[in-house]
Amino acid sequence: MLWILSLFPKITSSYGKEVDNLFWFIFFIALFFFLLVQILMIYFVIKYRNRGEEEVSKVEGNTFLEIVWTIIPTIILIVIFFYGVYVFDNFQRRPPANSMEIKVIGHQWWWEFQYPNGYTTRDTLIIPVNKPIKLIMTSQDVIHSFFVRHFRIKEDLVPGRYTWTWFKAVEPGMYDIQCAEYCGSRHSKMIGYIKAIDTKEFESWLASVSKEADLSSLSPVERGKRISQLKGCNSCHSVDGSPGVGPTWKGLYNHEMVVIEGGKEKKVIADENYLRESIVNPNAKIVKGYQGIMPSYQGQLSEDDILAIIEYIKSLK
Ligand code: HEC
Ligand SMILES: [Cu+2]
Repeated sequence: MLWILSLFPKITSSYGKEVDNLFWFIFFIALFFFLLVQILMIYFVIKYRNRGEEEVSKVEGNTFLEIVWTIIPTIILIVIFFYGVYVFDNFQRRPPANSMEIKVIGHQWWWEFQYPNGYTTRDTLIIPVNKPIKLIMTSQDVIHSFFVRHFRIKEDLVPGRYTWTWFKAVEPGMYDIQCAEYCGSRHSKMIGYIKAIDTKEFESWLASVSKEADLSSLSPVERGKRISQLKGCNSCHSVDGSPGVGPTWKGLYNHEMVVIEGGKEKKVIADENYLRESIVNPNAKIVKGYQGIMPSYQGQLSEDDILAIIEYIKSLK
């Protein structure tokens, strides 16, 4: 039974209490009527069971009762509706004007967070406590849902449009982000963290990473490494030889590959042209033994980025 408590961890956001109150209000009304109906049903089933008599008693409708059990639920539903609108409108949809905006992009199966200064993190959202945070969210592929139990927030990320939510963490700590919309085979692994830290600590962290956000100051290999992490290549490609959804990048450069092109097997050398084609048009040649599930990065990576990634792959001997 204790697992039930993990659904309601200690609230560490500013309006979580209002959300919980609304939840319990609806829950106890539902529980009351559930028990009422079930208990009466069991009672009547026993009381009016067939005792072997020939005659079946005839029951007429009761207009008064029917009016009562139509009006009472209607009133209760209207109350629930207005209470829901009140919490939604006064808390959930009211980000304070001084909110810090962070962009969230959902991917199969990870979270990307973009800070105002262009810095991007993967799976961990670092935020200052006691500062309202507004998340502007979208998805790269399928619908995901951003669910943080400790904050009592849940909002869908929908491809092709922006949705948003906001919260204010009131206690430092690490809080789980779970994807709450089934999004494919590794949906259950789509877990991220919100790390709420002290404002001072946050500011010095952001200042230190601001330098890193400036990719142009890095060497091509370093830049390729950063870009491949930012774009999520490493969720399918390892760099240490271990197997993954896609082939490892270790020792890939100039290696002889067996690929399937137009249904026929063929040998190719993984040179610069092959690597470039594999990135912009991954389905032209599929590596034998793998599925053609890599998305095309045409238009998402500049020629400069692609060169940097190729330099990075070349460095992985
Ligand atoms: C969803 C998983 C996935 C992601 C994300 C992904 N790839 Fe791939 N990649 C694959 C698979 C699977 C293959 C093998 C099938 C094929 O050739 O299309 C592959 C093949 C490749 C190849 C050819 C590899 C070889 O061994 O011949 C290159 C190069 C490559 N990917 C680069 C990238 C880069 C760069 C990115 C990020 C910008 C990336 N991939 C992101 C799944 C992925
Ligand atoms: Cu998801």
